[in-house]
Amino acid sequence: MHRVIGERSLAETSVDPDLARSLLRDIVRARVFDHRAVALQRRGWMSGYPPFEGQEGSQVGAAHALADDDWLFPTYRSNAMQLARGRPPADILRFRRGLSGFEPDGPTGDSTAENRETGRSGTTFTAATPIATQLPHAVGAGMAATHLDADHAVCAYLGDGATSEGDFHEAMNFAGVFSAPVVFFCENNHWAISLPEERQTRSETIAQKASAYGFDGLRVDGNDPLAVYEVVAESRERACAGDPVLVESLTYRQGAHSTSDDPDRYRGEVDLPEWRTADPLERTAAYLREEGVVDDGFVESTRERANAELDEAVAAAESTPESDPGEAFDYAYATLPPRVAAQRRAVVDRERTRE
Ligand SMILES: Cc1ncc(C[n+]2csc(CCOP(=O)(O)OP(=O)(O)O)c2C)c(N)n1
Repeated sequence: MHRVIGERSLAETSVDPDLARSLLRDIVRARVFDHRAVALQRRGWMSGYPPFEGQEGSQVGAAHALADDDWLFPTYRSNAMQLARGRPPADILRFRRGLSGFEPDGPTGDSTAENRETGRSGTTFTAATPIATQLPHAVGAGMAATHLDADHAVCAYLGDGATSEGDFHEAMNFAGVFSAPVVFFCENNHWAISLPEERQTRSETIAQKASAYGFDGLRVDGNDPLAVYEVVAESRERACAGDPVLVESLTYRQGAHSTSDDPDRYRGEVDLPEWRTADPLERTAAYLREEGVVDDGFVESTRERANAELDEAVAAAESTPESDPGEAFDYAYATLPPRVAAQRRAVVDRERTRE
């Protein structure tokens, strides 16, 4: 188990003070985003939202370990990772509202201009909602990078539940056989909706599943962003050299699976070690204060700025016009097959009669 907090001083890590402050700043930004998004959903602003509270340290640590031209394949849960990679918060809010103002960064995507806070960029694909479907796509993108002699890595994000899907195993197998430059970043947050990890798999760890495909699996304390940064940074180097890696980041979903879930129905006392359920924001802030790289006011002033950033993002998402319902059909085919064309007409007509 890889760890920094409680074991090493900052000077003994590969994280310099500027990066350490960026990690904490992005954790705070993510927390503020998550709280605001839940509040917006509660007043009907969007139909549903999957909170990630408790997973910010893991996601932000991983995001910062990627190079600017690496590609990220996220899911509905990994918004902290997307924000830390430079996706503007307004884009994520539009996506949650089903608005087409959302601009996925294409292969040449660059959100730097809008990303005043971090100045980071990179290609970040649209978040996948079907479980594990992003994984074969990510491996395909990695194989394409090898084919094109591009030297970027691909990070495929997944949850523990995704490891039970066929897509996971197919993607892992292809990554191994084709030496694809892929880091599988699995956040084991203990739950797949109501199913705890011990009922997800009989394997002792998720990391060990990598050995069946001929590459390494590593475990990291996911509530320690510095440790996650180190493990993912090393893994991406290995991936670029033709050795994919599966990283299992052990963290904890503090809240509900989504705003339509009530975890009290299935979650009693959980018997997990304290580090596993620790709050990454408080833990990282305490460590960095002790190390003398942030002062007492750092979290509060970052929170204020993040709130202002979100006010702007909400206003931008609110001023985005409603999507054209027909657009949902527009980008998969050059020419719509007749059955799909009929479905498109039916949807557009139905929406028109609603107006
Ligand atoms: C293919 C597919 N099957 C089922 C679902 C319903 N579903 C949504 S989230 C979820 C649990 C996923 O758990 P995990 O992979 O651990 O990710 P987490 O939600 O914890 O981030 C399921 C089964 C889905 N979205 N897609």
